[in-house]
Amino acid sequence: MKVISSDIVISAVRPAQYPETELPEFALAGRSNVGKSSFINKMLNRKGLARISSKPGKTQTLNFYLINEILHFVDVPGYGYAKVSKSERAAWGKMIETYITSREQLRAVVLIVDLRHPPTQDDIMMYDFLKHYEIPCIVIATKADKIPRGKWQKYLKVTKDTLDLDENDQIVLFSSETGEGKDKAWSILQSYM
Ligand SMILES: Nc1nc2c(ncn2[C@@H]2O[C@H](COP(=O)(O)OP(=O)(O)OP(=O)(O)O)[C@@H](O)[C@H]2O)c(=O)[nH]1
Ligand SMILES: [Mg+2]
Repeated sequence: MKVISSDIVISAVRPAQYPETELPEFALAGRSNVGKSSFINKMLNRKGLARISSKPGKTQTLNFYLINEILHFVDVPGYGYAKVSKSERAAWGKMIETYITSREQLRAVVLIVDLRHPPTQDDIMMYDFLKHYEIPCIVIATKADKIPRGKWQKYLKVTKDTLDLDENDQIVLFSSETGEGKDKAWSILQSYM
C-alpha cells in the first residue's frame, strides 16, 4: 500500500474517546519496548509519528492513527514492563480488554514479538487471549536485522512453536531498521480490509 497521508487522531483511554467511524482498524500488541511504535512508523514511512523510546513504557494510551483516510492503526501500551504497579497493570488489562472485546471494526491484532528471543509467557497469554475472543492475529517477528539472514528460518520456527501458532495465522519476519517484511505485512493487512 502506498501511504499518502497519516496522522494521529486521538490518544484515548476510554471507549467514549475512540474515533466514531466504521473504518477498518488494526491494533498493535506486544511487550513493552518490543518495537510496536517503530513498526507503525516504518509501515507509514514516518520517522517520528509514533513516539519511540529507549525506555520501556513510552506508549501509555490507545493512540489512533488515520491512514490514507481509509483505515486506523491503534498503538497500544506494551505489557510485561516490570516497573509497573499492580493497580497500573490492572488498569492496563481493563483498557485493552475493553477495547479488544468491544471494537467492532477491529479486523485483526498485529502481535509484535522479538525474533531474537522465544515469545515470553506474556506473549503466549496475549496470543491465547486473542484466540479465545476469535480475533484474527498477525504475528510480526521484528528486529530481524539483529539476526544473520541465514538463521532467520530457525528463529522463526522457535517463534511459531513457542506460540503454538494456528495454521490460519500468518507470521512475518520484520525489521523497522531495514524495512524487511514491510510489503508482506501490508499485503496481509489489506487482505483483512
Ligand atoms: N535494531 C532494531 N531496533 C528496533 C527495531 N524496532 C524497534 N527497535 C528499537 O527498540 C526500541 C523500542 O522501540 P519502540 O518502537 O518504542 O517499542 P514499543 O513497543 O512501542 O515500546 P512501548 O511503547 O514502550 O511499549 C527503540 O530503541 C527502537 O529503536 C528493529 O526492527 N530493529
Ligand atoms: Mg510504543
